[in-house]
Amino acid sequence: MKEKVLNMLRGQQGFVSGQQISDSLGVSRTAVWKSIRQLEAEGYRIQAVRNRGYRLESEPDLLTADQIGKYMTSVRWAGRNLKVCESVDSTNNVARQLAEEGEEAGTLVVSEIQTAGRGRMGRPWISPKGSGIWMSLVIRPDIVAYHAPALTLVMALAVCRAIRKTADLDCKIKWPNDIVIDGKKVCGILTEMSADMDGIRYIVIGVGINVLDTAFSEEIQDRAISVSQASGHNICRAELIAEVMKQFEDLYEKYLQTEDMSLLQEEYNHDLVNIGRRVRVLDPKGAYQGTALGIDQKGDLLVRTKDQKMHVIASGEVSVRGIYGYV
Ligand code: BT5
Repeated sequence: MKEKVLNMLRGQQGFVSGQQISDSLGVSRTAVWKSIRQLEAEGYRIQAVRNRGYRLESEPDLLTADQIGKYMTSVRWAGRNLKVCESVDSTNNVARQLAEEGEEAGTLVVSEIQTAGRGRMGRPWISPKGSGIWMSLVIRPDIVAYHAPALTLVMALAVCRAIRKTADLDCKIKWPNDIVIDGKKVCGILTEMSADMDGIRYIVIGVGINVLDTAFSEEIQDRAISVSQASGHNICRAELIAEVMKQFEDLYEKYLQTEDMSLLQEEYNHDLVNIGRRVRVLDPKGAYQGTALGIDQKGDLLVRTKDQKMHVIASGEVSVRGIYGYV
């Protein structure tokens, strides 16, 4: 019933009267009114004017398979097998489970909320309901496991391109897995792999993007930002998801040609916020400072210390921070 009322509103440029709706659906005016109230509660904005009726002003930013599918038309495989959930502990966990059960490469798990979103090294990823994109993509590349960490960098480039395209924003990458806008984190990426003696079984690339948030919890408010905050207007999450998938397909194909960052190194270094900056390398064997020179073909970060020594830093082993703050 509610869907039928919604479809009538969608099919009308201007107002449609309550009487018209009740006549064509064969239900009472009260039933129409109830449906309108339900739609409003779901986030549809409906203008109601006496003697004219109802007009659909805007639709909520819903993450449904339908809504995402609308934007997926030029996506070939990444996200075509789409699983949209209301609530999960972590989309990476669900994606890993599905991969274990044999789901194909290109399976994408998306959830409105994560109750136990994870960052790297057991850190939490704050994933409130309705404001972000929390998603995980399953891939099954035929590459050696040693080359897999660079896939985080490939996804970082995809997110950067997609945010630029959909929100027209100048975002940068903080090596290896953060996307930043104005020095604040808008996206984090967590890549997890399952491999055995025969090679990689599957890889799950988890992506968290703050999209519609207007405020953040205390622990992260000084270092987090959302796409909408930065752009000054609301961004459609479904569109952004599809754009990330489309860009990833393109970049992943390039990555697979060489199984490293050779063809993407230039673009990555162009987008790298750390480049030419003083950074603090938080090596478990002892922290040190140096200048970040960019990534090499493998995707490792090159840092030169004062004594002109070059350090090659592999992602996952150490963290890199700006010397005055996060970036
Ligand atoms: C990351 O870890 O940045 C990887 C985050 C990956 C999240 C996605 S969401 C979908 C998928 N499912 C999951 O469970 N995870 C993935 P790391 O570099 O370790 O950064 C974690 C740090 O970022 C935390 O310690 C906080 O300081 C900060 N942080 C947490 N939530 C944040 C948020 N929503 N926005 C910005 N910063 C946040």
